[in-house]
Amino acid sequence: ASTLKEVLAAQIPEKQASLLKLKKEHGDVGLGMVTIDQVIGGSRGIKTMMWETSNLDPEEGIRFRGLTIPDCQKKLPGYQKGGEPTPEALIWLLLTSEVPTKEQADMLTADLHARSKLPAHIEPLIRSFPKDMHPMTQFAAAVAAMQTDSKFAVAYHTVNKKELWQHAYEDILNVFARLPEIAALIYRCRYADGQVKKDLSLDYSGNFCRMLGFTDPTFDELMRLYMVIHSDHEGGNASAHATHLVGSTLSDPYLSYAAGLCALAGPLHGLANQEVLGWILQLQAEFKKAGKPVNKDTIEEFTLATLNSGKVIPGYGHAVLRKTDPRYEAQRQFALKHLPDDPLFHIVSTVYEVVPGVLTKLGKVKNPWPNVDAHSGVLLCHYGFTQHDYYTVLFGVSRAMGALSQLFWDRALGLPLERPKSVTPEFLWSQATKA
Ligand code: AMX
Repeated sequence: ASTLKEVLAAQIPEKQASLLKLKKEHGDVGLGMVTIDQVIGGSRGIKTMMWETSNLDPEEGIRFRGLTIPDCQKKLPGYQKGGEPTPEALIWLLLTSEVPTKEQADMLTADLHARSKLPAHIEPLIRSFPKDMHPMTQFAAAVAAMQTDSKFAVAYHTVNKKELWQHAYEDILNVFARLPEIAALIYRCRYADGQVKKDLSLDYSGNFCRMLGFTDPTFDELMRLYMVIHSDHEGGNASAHATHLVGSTLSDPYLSYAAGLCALAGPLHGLANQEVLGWILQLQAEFKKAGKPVNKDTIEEFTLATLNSGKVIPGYGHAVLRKTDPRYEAQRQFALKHLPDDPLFHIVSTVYEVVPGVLTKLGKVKNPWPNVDAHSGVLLCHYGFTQHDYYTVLFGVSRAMGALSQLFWDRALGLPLERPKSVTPEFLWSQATKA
């Protein structure tokens, strides 16, 4: 069977030619006008970036290279027969748009394991971080510090730019391979004995779970699903966009993804998964103290109190989605199968019955439905993974697969520096009064 790099090398000339033709023959076709509202409203809905690894439909949710989450669960090889798809299989799909065979996915597992050794300074660096430094700050700093190992950064000065993609490929695969150990070191140093034990006889997720210190095979399955559903969400979200933007300066994949992680660390983006669990635990503690039952009425009261204090309900709403996130639904199905009686799962389910109605009544929320973050923490908690200020790191390990698979194609297609035009308020006023 061909290796991943061989498959990609064979695809590049045709894709380059197709893009050139599109640009040359149809480059002046318009894609819609831009309004003042969009310019001051966070660029919502402006089509301004090419992203091939996944696409987000507001109603249907995410498709990875055309496959929905249930399609991936059916078609991508798992670690065990009939089990959840593996991240390795998904990386293959995202990069090549082909569903790998089990043999190809296993070949990629072996390749990632072989690349997983960290540069010598990374472990001491992580051990030196203050214990109270947020895990996402540690994660972004450690990924940036691995840049000393970048083959792309060296190649920029020594090779023809047509060859740069090969070096981007090496860096990207090395980042995938090394993120789990970095993440595990941060976890073990902050919450446990600081020791990380690998098991390279397992797949990428299984080994990651062992390094974190978890041994339940059902938790391994959860991690496989978790990584697959968090991997990519088209290009406009802040972590993917930041990676693409920084990469467009020909900054190498390590620095580009460190930028993506910094964006993911914001509470309106990836940090929402820690916020959700915090909110649910606060709800549980306050009800217990007041002797209140957990039901729709009390949850509605708690939701209103959060909103009245000027805060958002974490895990609800989305900039693009207008229906329940299929990533939420996939996790709900996992919970119904593996932890139907978990008390926190019951709270999450009751919140789902109440919050969309409350947010709808506000009249301004465009999407009152839950997103991916509304569910993930409760699943992790069930298996004893309770340290919620760490959760966004797991998201960060996963998001690399999408953001960096696209970054590979950015470089293989030779996409230019991203540099949109900004305008002054005076310009906007001048246009407004002209209209
Ligand atoms: N709770 C309360 N108010 C909300 C809300 C929520 N969950 N979602 C949106 N709103 C409010 C907005 O704050 C805004 O209010 P304002 O006009 O007073 O500023 C108004 O509704 C309109 O916002 P919108 O157009 O519906 O959303 P948006 O595209 O601007 O923002 C998002 C999207 C996700 C930032 C927002 O829904 C939110 O803050 N949700 C909670 C945080 C969260 O779950 N983030 C994770 C998203 C998924 C991810 O990236 N991991």
